[in-house]
Parts: sequence; C-alpha cells; structure tokens
Amino acid sequence: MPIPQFDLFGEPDPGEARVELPSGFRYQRDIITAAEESELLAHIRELPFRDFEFHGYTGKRRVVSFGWQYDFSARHLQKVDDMPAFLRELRVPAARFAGLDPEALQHVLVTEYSAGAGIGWHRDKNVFNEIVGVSLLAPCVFRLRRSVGEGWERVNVTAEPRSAYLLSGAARSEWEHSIPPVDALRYSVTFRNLR
Ligand SMILES: O=C(O)CCC(=O)C(=O)O
Repeated sequence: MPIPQFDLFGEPDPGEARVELPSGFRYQRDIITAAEESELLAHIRELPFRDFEFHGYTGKRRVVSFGWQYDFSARHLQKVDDMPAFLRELRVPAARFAGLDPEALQHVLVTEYSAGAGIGWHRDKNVFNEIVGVSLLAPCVFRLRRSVGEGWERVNVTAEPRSAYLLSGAARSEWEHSIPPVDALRYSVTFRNLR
C-alpha cells in the first residue's frame, strides 16, 4: 500500500484523500534563515561528537548532548554540560514554534547523519515529554507509523533544511518515528523537555 507523503504546501490532487498528520505533530519551514543556518553549522562542526552507542551497538550517526543526557546502558538521565550560547539562541525560535517556554527545553541532542546514516523505528524515552527538532543541511524523510489492527498506519513528511517539527500528544505517545538513510550530510538539533 502506498505510504501517504504529506505535501505540506502543494495542492492535493483532485480526488486524492487528504492526508491527516498525526495529532500532536506540527511542522514549519524556515524557522531560521540560510545565514543563521551557516553560522550554526560553523559552531556545530566544532562540537565533541561521539559515535551513538545503544546497548553495545554503535550506530552510524554521531551525537552530543547538553543539559541532560540519556544513558542507554544505565537507563537514566544524567546531568551534562550546559547548552552553549548558540544552542540557547536556536532554542528561542524552536520553542516559539512549539508554543513552549524556551527555558523548559532543558535538554538538547545534536545528531550528525553522514550519507547512509539513518535512525530506526522508535519512540523517545519517557523521561522526555515534548520534542522539537530542527533540521540542517540535507533534507530527510521523517517517517511516522502507528499500529492499527494487524498492520501500520504510516505517514511520511519531508523534513527540509531549516525547518522544525514538533512531536507532542499522540504523535509522541502512540506513533513511532524513523529516518531512512540520508543521501548527504544532515544535522538535527532536538530539544526536549523533561517529564
Ligand atoms: O534527526 C531527527 O530529526 C530525529 C532524531 C530522533 O528521532 C532521536 O534522536 O530520537
């Protein structure tokens, strides 16, 4: 069965069923300018990334956290270095888009996806509440699915560079998300608040 591709800006084809985004999912293009993206990338490239490790498995992506970090081996949150100023600045438009207080977004994860890297199906850990993700550089397919009867209901959204998405409500608690391998370097900056 074809997966609904959510075209956020185009006109629906005549006779085509309108695709419903999961409740609690929001998306907005261009929450920062191209100049701001370039400035951010200059800082991001200097961050102390390490390979993502999950129960002994090393993923293809590299990550760094600030504020708090989820330790997948110990299965708990630990306090880590405070967010650098450039991430606190990005948190302001990200929080405004999501209708949240910037100060409430106490954790940030910066992820580097080299060409060929992606992320498998998952829901974020329950220690976190809402998630606001900002995408930089290459676009990716942001896939969402939830279990319905014997199968899955699926929606795909293109996460464009400089855009933001919000996962809250059912999109956060009922739906899983994943990103298939990207074609070229992409970074995401995901802000989360703690439950
Ligand atoms: O890269 C993204 O936008 C999604 C990241 C994600 O799903 C995660 O780190 O759990």
